[in-house]
Amino acid sequence: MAVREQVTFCRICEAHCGMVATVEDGRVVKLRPDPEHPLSAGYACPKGIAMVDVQNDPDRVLHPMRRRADGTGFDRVSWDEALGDIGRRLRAVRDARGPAGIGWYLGNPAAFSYSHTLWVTGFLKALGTPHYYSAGTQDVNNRFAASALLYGNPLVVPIPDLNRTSLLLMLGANPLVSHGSVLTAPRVRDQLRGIVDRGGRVVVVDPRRTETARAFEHVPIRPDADAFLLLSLLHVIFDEGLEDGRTVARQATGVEVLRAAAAQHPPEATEARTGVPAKDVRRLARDLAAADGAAVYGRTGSCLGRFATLVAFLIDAVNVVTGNLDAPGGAVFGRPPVALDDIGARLGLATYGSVRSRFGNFPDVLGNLPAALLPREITTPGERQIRALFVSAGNPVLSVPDGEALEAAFAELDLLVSLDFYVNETNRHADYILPAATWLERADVPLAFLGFYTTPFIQHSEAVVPPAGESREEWEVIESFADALGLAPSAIPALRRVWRFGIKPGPERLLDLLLRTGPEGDFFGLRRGRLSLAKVRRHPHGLVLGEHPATGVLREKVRHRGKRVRLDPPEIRGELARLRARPLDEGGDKPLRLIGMRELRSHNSWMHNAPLLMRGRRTHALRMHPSDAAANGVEDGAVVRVTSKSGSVEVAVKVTDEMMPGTVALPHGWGHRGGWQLANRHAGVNVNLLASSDPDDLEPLAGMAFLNGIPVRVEPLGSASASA
Ligand SMILES: Nc1nc2c(c(=O)[nH]1)N[C@H]1C(S)=C(S)[C@@H](COP(=O)(O)OP(=O)(O)OC[C@H]3O[C@@H](n4cnc5c(=O)[nH]c(N)nc54)[C@H](O)[C@@H]3O)O[C@H]1N2
Ligand SMILES: Nc1nc2c(c(=O)[nH]1)N[C@H]1C(S)=C(S)[C@@H](COP(=O)(O)OP(=O)(O)OC[C@H]3O[C@@H](n4cnc5c(=O)[nH]c(N)nc54)[C@H](O)[C@@H]3O)O[C@H]1N2
Ligand code: SF4
Ligand SMILES: [Mo]
Repeated sequence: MAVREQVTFCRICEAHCGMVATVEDGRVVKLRPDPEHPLSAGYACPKGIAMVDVQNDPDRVLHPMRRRADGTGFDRVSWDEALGDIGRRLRAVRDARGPAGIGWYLGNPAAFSYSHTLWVTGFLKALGTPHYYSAGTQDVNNRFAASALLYGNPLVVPIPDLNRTSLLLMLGANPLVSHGSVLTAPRVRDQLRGIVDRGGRVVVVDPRRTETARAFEHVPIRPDADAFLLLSLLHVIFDEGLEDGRTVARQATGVEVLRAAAAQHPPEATEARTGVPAKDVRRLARDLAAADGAAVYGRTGSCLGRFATLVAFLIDAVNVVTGNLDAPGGAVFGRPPVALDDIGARLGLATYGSVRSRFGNFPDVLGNLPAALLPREITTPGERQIRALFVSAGNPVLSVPDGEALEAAFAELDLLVSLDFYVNETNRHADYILPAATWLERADVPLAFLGFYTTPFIQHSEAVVPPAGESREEWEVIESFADALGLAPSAIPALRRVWRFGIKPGPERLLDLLLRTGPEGDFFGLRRGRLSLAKVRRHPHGLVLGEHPATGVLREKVRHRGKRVRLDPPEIRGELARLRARPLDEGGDKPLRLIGMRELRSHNSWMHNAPLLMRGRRTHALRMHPSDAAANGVEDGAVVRVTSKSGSVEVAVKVTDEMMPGTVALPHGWGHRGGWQLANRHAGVNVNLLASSDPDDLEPLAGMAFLNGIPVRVEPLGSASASA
C-alpha cells in the first residue's frame, strides 16, 4: 500500500488553516492540522478534520447526471452528452432571448477557489448578461456597498488590526464559532485573547450571549438596532468633543452631515430601540475615543437587517471619527500581494449601481443583484426574463428567502444546470448536475482573502489527489459552456482577444501573472527575490509577507476626488431619514424577533452528511429565553410553530438564557431533502421560509435579504417525543 502525507490548507472557511492530508492508494484517509503552518500552527476545527468524510462520501456525485423527464430521479450520462445538450439549449435560449436570458447563482464555496470565481466572472462578462446572483446579498454585499459610498471602490474593505488593537468592538460576529469572516485570522481565539492579555478589551454586541460574548465582554442588543447604537456612539463622541478633528479633516469630507444625524440620536433616545442602557453607550463611546488603537468591526449579524448598508457605513464612520481608520491598532487595509481592489477597478468589475434589477430597481454590488429576486426574475415574462440558470457551489433553496418560491420557479426554466458534488435541495430540480472537484482535488491560493489577513500571508496548495470519479474543476467546465457559445471566458479584454487565436491561459498562468505584477511581485525578474508562483510554491506551509497590515495608505485606496472618505453621500442621507421615520414597532401578533446563528459543527447547508460532525444526536432547535418560553407556554424540547408574515415552520425548542428576552434564534442551512442521506435523517427545517422575497422587504442600498430581526410568533404544538 502506498501511503504519503501532503501539506495543504483548508478551504471551508476564511481562516484557511494549514492541514496535512494522509493519502493511501490515491485516497485521502485523514486530515490533521499542520503544526508547521506559520499562523494556524497546529489548529483546525472539527469541520476541517471532517472534510475527509465529505471527500469520501458515498452520497457524493461523481459523474454527470441528467434529470429524467418524468422527474423521478437522475440518469448517469457522459460528459460529452451532458455538455452537448447543455450547449444546444444555451444557444437556443441566447438566440431567442439574448444573453439576458441566461443567469448564474454563485454560492459561498466558490469564493474559496480563485479559478472558479475568475472563470464565472469572465464567462458572465463575455456573455453580457445582467443576471449575476450570489450568496453575497445574504452575507456581505452591504459591506461592499458601504465601501463604494465611503471610498469610491466597493473592494476597499478595512479589517480590524487584531495584533495591535487595544479595543475591539464587534457587532454581530461570533468568531469563536465562525473563525472570522472578512477577517482572516487563523487561531482567532488566541488573537482575541492576545488583545486582553495586552491589557486591551474585546466587546461583543449581540442579542445572544454567544461563545465569543461569553469569553469576553457582552453588550446585549435588540436585533436590527445596530444603526441606532452606532449613531448614539457618534452622538456622544461629537457632543463631548471627543472626535479626532485633525484626522477627520485630513481624511474625510462631509462630517457635518454625520454630526447632524448623530445629534438626533442621543443614547437616552435610542435605549428603547437597542435595549442598551444609555450610560453604557456613553462609556463605550468615551472608551473608543480614548483607546490607543480601537477598531469597530461588524459581520453577518450587522449585515442582514433592514439598514445593513447604513450600519456598515456607520461602523467605518466611527473608525474615522475616532482617528482609527488606516492607523495602527485600528481598522486597516491589509497588505495583499494581489491588489484586487485596484485590478477590479481597472477592469470595470468594482461596480456599484452600474446595473439595476428589474424588480425594486436595486443597484448591483460587484455585478451581483439580489438573489431574493430570482423567483420573480424567472417567472415574470418580459425582456430579461431568465430562461437558463446555472448554480455553482450554491444551495439557494435553503440559503435565500422563500426557497419554496424558488423551487416553484425552477419548473418554468428551459434549463437549470448545477456544478456541485452533492444532490442538494436546489439542484435536485436541475436538468443536469455536473460533478465538481473538492478543494482537496485542486490547486489553490486564497486569492479573494489575501487582503483580509491580519498578518500578511500567502500559501499555495497543490491538489492533494486528482478529481474523484469523473469530477472536474469548475473552470474547465465553464470553458466548455463558453465554447458552446463561442465566448472567451475572461474579464480581461486582451485575453479575450488572444483567445480567438487559441491562446488560452489557464488559472496557473493567470495567477502567476497576478502575483508577479502585484505589489510584492518580481516583475518577471526585474525585482529579484520577490514574489512569483514558483516562489510561493517553494514554501508549502505558506509565506508570511510582513508583520502588520498596511497603514497610512488611505489616499492610495480612496477613489473619490480629493482622495478623501465621503461621509455624506446622498444614499446614506436617505437611509438616515428612513431610519428616523421608522416607528418603534412592537410587532403586534408577532412580538418575537427571529435571528440566525452558526454552530461549530455545521457549515451553512453542506456538512450535515459528515458522520464526524453529526455524532451525539444533533438536532435543529430554536433557541428561546426561559421568560419567553414561559410566556408562550413552551417547554424545553417541545415542538413549536414559528410563524412570520412570510411563512411558518415547525421545530423543537431549546430553552436557554443565552438568548436576550424577546429574541429567538434558529440556524440556517437545515431543511434537508437532497441526496445526502444522513443529512436527510437530521433534516431540520428551512428557516428562510420565514424570510421575505418581496422587493419592499430587501435593504435598499445593497439588496440585502432581511434575515435578522424578523417578527415572529411562536406557538406550542406538543412535546418532541409525542410528535416523533
Ligand atoms: N462553524 C461555522 N463557521 C462558519 C460558517 C458556518 O456555517 N459554520 N459559515 C461561514 C460563513 S459563510 C460566514 S459569512 C461567516 C459568518 O461569520 P459571523 O458573522 O462571525 O458568524 P455568525 O455566527 O453568524 O455570527 C453572527 C452573530 O450575529 C448575531 N446577530 C444576529 N442579529 C444581530 C443583530 O441584529 N445585531 C447584532 N449586533 N448581532 C446580531 C448572532 O447572534 C450571531 O452571534 O461564518 C463562516 N464560518
Ligand atoms: N437565515 C439565514 N440565511 C443565511 C445566512 C444566515 O446567517 N441566516 N447566511 C448566509 C450566508 S453568509 C451564506 S455564505 C449563504 C450560503 O449559501 P449558499 O452558498 O447558497 O449555500 P451553501 O449552503 O454554502 O451550499 C454550498 C453548496 O456548494 C457545494 N460545494 C461545496 N464545495 C464546493 C466546491 O468546491 N465546488 C462546487 N461546485 N460545489 C461545492 C456544497 O455541496 C453545497 O451544495 O447562506 C446565507 N443564508
Ligand atoms: S476553522 Fe475549521 S473550517 Fe475554518 S479553515 Fe480552519 S479547519 Fe477549516
Ligand atoms: Mo457567508
